Formats: sequence, C-alpha cells, structure tokens
Amino acid sequence: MKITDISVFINCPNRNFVTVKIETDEGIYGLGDATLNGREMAVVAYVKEHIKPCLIGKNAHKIEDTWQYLYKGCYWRRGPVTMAAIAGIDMALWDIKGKAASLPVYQLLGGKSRDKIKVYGHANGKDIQETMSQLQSLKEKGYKAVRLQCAVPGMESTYGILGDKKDYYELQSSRSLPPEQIWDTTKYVNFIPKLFDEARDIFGFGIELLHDVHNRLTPREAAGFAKELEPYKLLFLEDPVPAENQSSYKIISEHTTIPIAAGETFNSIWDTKELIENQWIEYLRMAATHAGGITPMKKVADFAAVHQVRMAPHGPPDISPIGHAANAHLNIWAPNFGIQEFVGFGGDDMNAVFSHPLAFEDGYLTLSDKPGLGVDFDEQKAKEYPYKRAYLPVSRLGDGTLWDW
Ligand code: EZ4
Ligand code: CO
Repeated sequence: MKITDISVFINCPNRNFVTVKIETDEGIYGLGDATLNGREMAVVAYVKEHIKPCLIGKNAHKIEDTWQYLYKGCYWRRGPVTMAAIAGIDMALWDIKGKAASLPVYQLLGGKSRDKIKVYGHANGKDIQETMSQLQSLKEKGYKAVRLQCAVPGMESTYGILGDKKDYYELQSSRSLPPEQIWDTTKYVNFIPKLFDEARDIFGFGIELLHDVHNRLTPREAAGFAKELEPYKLLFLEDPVPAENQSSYKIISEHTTIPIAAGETFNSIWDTKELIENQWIEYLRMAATHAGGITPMKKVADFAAVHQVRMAPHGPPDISPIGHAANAHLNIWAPNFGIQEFVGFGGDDMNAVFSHPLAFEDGYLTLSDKPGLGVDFDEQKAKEYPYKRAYLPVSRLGDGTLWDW
C-alpha cells in the first residue's frame, strides 16, 4: 500500500487543531493529530514542507521504519514541533493499518487490558465556594476523580480565571497577543491547602482529588507544599517544578509521600529517563500528540511499567479528538494505565467537524470497536472554522520578572 498524498488542515472549531491526512493507493486514508497549542503553524509548515515530499510513494504499512526515518533520519532530533509533526504522521499510519486490518488500533497494540478508561475532570473556581460547586456537579455527572484549581485571593487575575470565566488560564487567549498574569508563590502555597481542606470536609475521601502546579515552584518549595497537602491524600500532584532538570524531582520525592505526576510537555522517552529509573514520579503525563505518536508511546508505557510508573496522559482541550482517540487506544491496552485527563469535548462546533469513538459514562470513557482510530474529520465543514492565532498567557512576578508558566 503506497502513500499517495498528505494534507494538513488547520482549523478552529472552538480551539485550533492541526489535522494530518494520509491517503493511499488502496483508497484507505488515515488521520493524525499534530496540534501544538500556540505554535500550530510551525507544525503545519514542518509536515507540508519537510515531511510530505519524503513520504509520497512510500509503503504506508512501514510504521516503525517511517518513525525512525523521521526521528533519526533528519539529524535534528526531538523538540515539540518535530515530535508533534511526527505524531500526526504516526497516528495516521496506525489509523490506516487498523482500517486495512478491519481492527481497532488497540487490537494491534495487544488487545484490551480493561473495559473502560477512568478519567478525571477539572473544577476551576474564582473562589473556594465556586470550586466546590463545580466539584459537586462533576460528581453528579459521575466523575470519580477531579482536579481542583482555584483563583488565589489577592491575585485574582492569575492561575484561576481571568475575569470572564471563558478565559480560564489554560484556554487560548482571544486577545491578539499573550495576556500577562502576575504570580505570587507565597500567596499560592498558603492558600491551596485551604481549598483541599474544604473539599475533604465537604466531600470526604470517597472521591479522588488532584492538583496541577504548572511548574511554578522551586524543588524545596514544592517539597514543603507537597508535605502540607499529604493529609488530603491526592491521587497526584502534577508538575510541581519544571522538569528540564530531572533531578529536581529527587529533592521532592525524598521529602514527601504524595504521588507526583509530570511529563505533559515531554516529547521523548529520554525526557523521562531519570524520573522513571529513579522512581521519582508515580504517574507519567506524556500523550501521543506531543510525544511523536503511538509508536513511541507504546515503548514509553512499557519502560514506565518496569519501574511501577503508571500512565496518566495529558488530555487538555488543545488536543484534538484524534489525539484523544490515540490516547484511548493506548489506555485501553497499557497494563500500567492509571487515569486519563478528560474535560469533555469542545461543544457543537468541534462535534460538527470531528466524529469520534469515545463516550463518557459514569466517570469513564468507553471506546468503540470502529477500525483504526475510529475518528472522522469533515473537511468541508472544517472550512467554516478558520484558524485564529491564539496564545496561552505568560506569568510574571510582581516586579516584572518572567516566571514559569
Ligand atoms: O495547560 O495543555 O494538565 N493539563 C494542563 C493543560 C495545559 C495546556 C497547555 O496548552 O496543564 O491543560
Ligand atoms: Co498540566
């Protein structure tokens, strides 16, 4: 089966998504997600200008060789743009192989290790009360696990909500340039334990709770913060410090028993090496879209399993339904799957463009048996949603110093 064409689509049905389509001479096509929030056009150019010319006429069944060719063969390895581009191609090739075999991708990975995929949702309030009412409504929807975030008093414009609730800090900004927010570590670390104290008071310990620090602390600040959160028995504390220096996590894990998660921005197995080999984390957040696709994620999951690290893939609204489906096929297979982040799909606009094999039922995602990844993409409909340049906010300290996001 030969690759005859590769197209790249960039659309904004609520969020910007980069979609790769590979066509073959047997009429089977595959879809991949290559979305890189805030840097989408770099990936579009990478696939169109640099990858496409090399793959036309090549054998669509050679997934592993194609992955190695794009990774080792270009000399410049790794990096988020390169790996998102490779992910788009890799997912599309798995989709093609599944369709050719009339099997869902999880069957090609080794079959199901579980029936359904446990997920966690997000409660993000402007104050503790609002976060608690969001937690309540997620619980009523069936969620068994919820990540709690809350605007910190005295810094309402940051790390919670930006005023109007549509502009929650993780969403792309509708402004033409990145909004800037002020960060204050002292206010943050003094406030968040109160949020969890209230949640355990009201909801008890029958629901799993999580929290994302978004890399904003130093290792020793993070260790102290984690110790303070220990009584609230979080499922995990995410990204307490940046992970470029992996040994920062040694300091944290030597001081606290709180389970730590990291890795949503990692794009190579090498980014995980010390964290996993030293068992400094309990959960790995890597996801197919930013890690180079399904081919490397299978290896990453197996490597993590050797060290009792479980997979908890990144599942933000800036991963397309194709990326979510790729994660789901990996999750249903991986013996060491833990939990999937899932905040729902982006409403009618997104559902008009993408159909997907996932359904939320009582705190779990189910995955249909459609061949391949099970996603479809309406190219005509997608034209109604042109790309809009958008950025995540940036953080600064009160004196203007640029801080980790
Ligand atoms: O802020 O994907 O745990 N989830 C997250 C995400 C990230 C966004 C950045 O593009 O931290 O929602
Ligand atoms: Co995160």
